[in-house]
Amino acid sequence: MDKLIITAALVGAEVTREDTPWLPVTPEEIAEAAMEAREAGAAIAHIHVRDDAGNPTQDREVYRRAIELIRRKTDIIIQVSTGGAVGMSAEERLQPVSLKPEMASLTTGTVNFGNGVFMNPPDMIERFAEEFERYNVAPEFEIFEAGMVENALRLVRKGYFKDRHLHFDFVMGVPGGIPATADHLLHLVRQLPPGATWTVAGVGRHQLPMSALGIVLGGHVRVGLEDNIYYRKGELATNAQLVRRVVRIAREMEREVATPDEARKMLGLV
Ligand code: KMH
Ligand code: ZN
Repeated sequence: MDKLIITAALVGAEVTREDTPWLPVTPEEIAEAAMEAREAGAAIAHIHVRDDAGNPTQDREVYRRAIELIRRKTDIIIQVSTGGAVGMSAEERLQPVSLKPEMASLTTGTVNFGNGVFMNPPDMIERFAEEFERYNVAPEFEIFEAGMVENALRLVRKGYFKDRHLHFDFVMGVPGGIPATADHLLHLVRQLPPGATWTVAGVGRHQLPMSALGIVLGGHVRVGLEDNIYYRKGELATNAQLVRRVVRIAREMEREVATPDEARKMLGLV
């Protein structure tokens, strides 16, 4: 099997400092968390940013600062979010793409998201794809529902991301989205074209079992406080602790862990 690419989803848009004191919020804290995640074994940092009050923002300048600080500290692959938070406009969400990060997330469909709706209608998805191509940013297709895989492949058939390696992230267990079960994961994997790679991100208590499945099935794994704040029931975790646990499980399963540079090659970023 290929080496395991671990993504650390460090902050997200929904978790607050009230939920966990370990959430990195400022660009400085996010950069520190990225460095710790890299040292723990992560190859990719999936980042969102927050404003001074700790609320989610897609402000280009806040991203610029976070990216600059991360790059000063570590060689981890930086993947910015274009999902932002429920209710943000497309233009708001697209801001960090013009900073030309190596990767950015791209959700290819609309889905209920807790009590809200994460809007990604077809014209918006295409607008995002155009912007990614304009700035030469590699997409990670964020799949919250089964139909989103086909929506991503439709983009490719239309001519977007023509010479790109295709990488998908299955975010499973969001209330309103695809359930985090082995059966649903296998269904998603079976829809991928030859050569595509995938990561699985289980939400909440699903993070650990879905990580184990990702490791044994030859996929890749995303963990981090964006998706889950607990190490086990009632015990809060840091991002680095969650990454270290995946590394330990992978080693026990005789799956080696990819460095950022190895992941760059596997994902066609170099
Ligand atoms: N915060 C969610 C509404 C992404 O980063 O691309 C969307 C999200 C996906 O987190
Ligand atoms: Zn995200």
